[in-house]
Amino acid sequence: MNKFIMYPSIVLCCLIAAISAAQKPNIIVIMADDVGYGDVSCYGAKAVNTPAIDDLAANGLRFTSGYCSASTCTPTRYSMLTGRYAFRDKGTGIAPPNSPAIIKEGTTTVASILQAAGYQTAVVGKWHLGLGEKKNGPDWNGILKPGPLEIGFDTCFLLPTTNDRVPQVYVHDHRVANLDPTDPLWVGEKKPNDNHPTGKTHRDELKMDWAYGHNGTIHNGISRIGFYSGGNTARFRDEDLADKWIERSNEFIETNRDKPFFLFFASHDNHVPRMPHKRFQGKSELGFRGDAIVELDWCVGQLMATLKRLGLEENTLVVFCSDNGPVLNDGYKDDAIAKNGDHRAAGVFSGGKYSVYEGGTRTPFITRWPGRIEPGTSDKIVCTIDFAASFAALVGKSLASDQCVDSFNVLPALLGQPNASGRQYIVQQNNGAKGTYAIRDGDWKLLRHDREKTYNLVLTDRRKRSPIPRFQLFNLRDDPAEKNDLLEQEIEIGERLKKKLQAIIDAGRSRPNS
Ligand code: NG6
Ligand code: CA
Repeated sequence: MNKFIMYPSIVLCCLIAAISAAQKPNIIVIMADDVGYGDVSCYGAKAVNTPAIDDLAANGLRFTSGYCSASTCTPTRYSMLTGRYAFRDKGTGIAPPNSPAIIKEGTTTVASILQAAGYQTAVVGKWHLGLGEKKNGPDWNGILKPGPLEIGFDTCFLLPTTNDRVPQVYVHDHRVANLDPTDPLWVGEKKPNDNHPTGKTHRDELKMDWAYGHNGTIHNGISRIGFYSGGNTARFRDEDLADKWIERSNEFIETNRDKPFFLFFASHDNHVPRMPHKRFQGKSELGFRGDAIVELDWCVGQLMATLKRLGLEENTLVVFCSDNGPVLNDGYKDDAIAKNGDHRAAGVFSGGKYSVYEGGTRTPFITRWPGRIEPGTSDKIVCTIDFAASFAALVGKSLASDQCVDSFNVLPALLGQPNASGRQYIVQQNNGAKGTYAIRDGDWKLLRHDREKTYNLVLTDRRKRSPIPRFQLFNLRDDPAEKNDLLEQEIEIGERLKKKLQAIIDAGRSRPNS
C-alpha cells in the first residue's frame, strides 16, 4: 500500500510543519554604530542625505522613542543579544583588542532562540564582544572559540572589535580569514619591539591624524588602539569594510533564501576611524563623519535590493537601530567638529555617546515588514534589549523565567498593532557595570551618577568632563533636552524613581516572572 495513504496524518503534519516554516519571517537587524537620533534625514538631518533609511521609514514604522540600552557599543550589543542589562554583569564595558568572549558559551541569545526555531543565523560586521577563552583571550592564529558560533550563530564574518582597535583582520567562523601561517598574527598592549612604528613615532606619515588615544600600531596610514604585527595577508583596508559586509550578507541571504534566516548586520559606520570608501567621500556636508553615514545608507539600500531581487521583501522583518548615540571627536582629527555646522547629531536631545542623557540612547529605530506593518510613526517606548523576547514571541517560542531576564515582549509595538503599549519604562546606562544609570518612566526621567561625571555636549572633547549632581529629574514631554532639573520640586516623583531604579538593579531581573 502507498505510504502516503497509509499515514495520512503524518503527511499532513509534515505539510503543516513545512508551511509554517516557510511562513516564519526572515529577520534582519541592521545596527548602525554611533549614529544619533538626528543623523539620518528621516529624523531631521539636512546636511546628510539617507534615502534608503528614509525609504525604510516611509514604508515602515519610525519610532520616536526607540532606544538602545547603553550609550556605548559593547554593553548595548551584549544586552541586545542576551536580553540582560549589561550593568548586571562584570566585564561588559567597552572591550579591548584582546578581550575574551564576554557572553558565556550556551547563553540564551536572540540568535540561539531563532536557531532553535529553525532559523539559519548569521552575524556580519562589527562584533566587539570578545573572542576566545576567558583565561587566554583570542588565539588569533588558531581556533577563535568561544565566539558567536557558541551562542547561537551558525556563521559569522566579523571585524573582531572596532576598527580603531587592532587587528584589522576578518574573522570567519572560528578563524582569521586569509591568514598565512608563516606570518603569524600577534596582538598586544605593548610595542612588540623598539623599532615598531606607531602613531607617536611616525605621526607625520599618517593619512589621518589622531587627536587622543589611537596612537599605537599604524595600518593603512591610521594608528590604532593597541599593537599588532604579522598577519599581513589577512589585513583589510578600512575603505573596503562596507563592501565586504554587503558581499557576505548577500551570500548568506542567497544561500538561505528558502529557509527562515536571521541576519545581524552590524555596520561599523560611523565609528572612528571614519574612512568611507572613496565613492562616498565628499558625499555629505559633514566631512567623513557624514560620508560614513552615506555609506551606511548605501548598505541599507543594498540589503533591501537583495531582498527585493529574491522576492523576500514581504516575508522579512527589517529592524534598523543604532548601538549608541553620536559623538563628533572620538579621538581622530577628521574635522567632524569643524564641518558640523548646525547639524544636530542627537536631534533635540542632550548628551550623546557615553552619556545617559537621551542623546546617548534614544536613536533612530525603524521596523519594516510590508503587509504586516502599517507605515507610520510610533511614540511607543521600545529598546534593542527587547529583541529576544519579541522575536521569541514572533516565532512562537516562550522564554523560561531565567532567560533574557530584562527583555520584554514588545512585538505588538514593533509591528505597530493597535492598542500596543510598548514599554512603560526603560533603564539606560553608559558603559559596563560602573554605576551610571537613568530610568525613563513614562514622561519622567531620573539620572543617577554613582561614580562618573558626565559629558554634557556631543560637540565637546569627551575628556572635558563637567561635574553634574548625583541625581537629576526631568520631564521629557515638556523638556526633551533635559535642561530643567525638577528634582527639588518633584520630590515624590524623584523618590519613587530612585526606588524603582534600585529595585530593578537589586532584583537581578526586570521582566516579571511568568
Ligand atoms: C573609547 C575610545 C573611543 C571609542 C570607544 C568605543 C579612546 C580615547 N577612546 O575608549 O575612540 O573606541 O572607546 O566606542 O581610546 S564603541 O562605540 O565601540 O563603544
Ligand atoms: Ca558604538
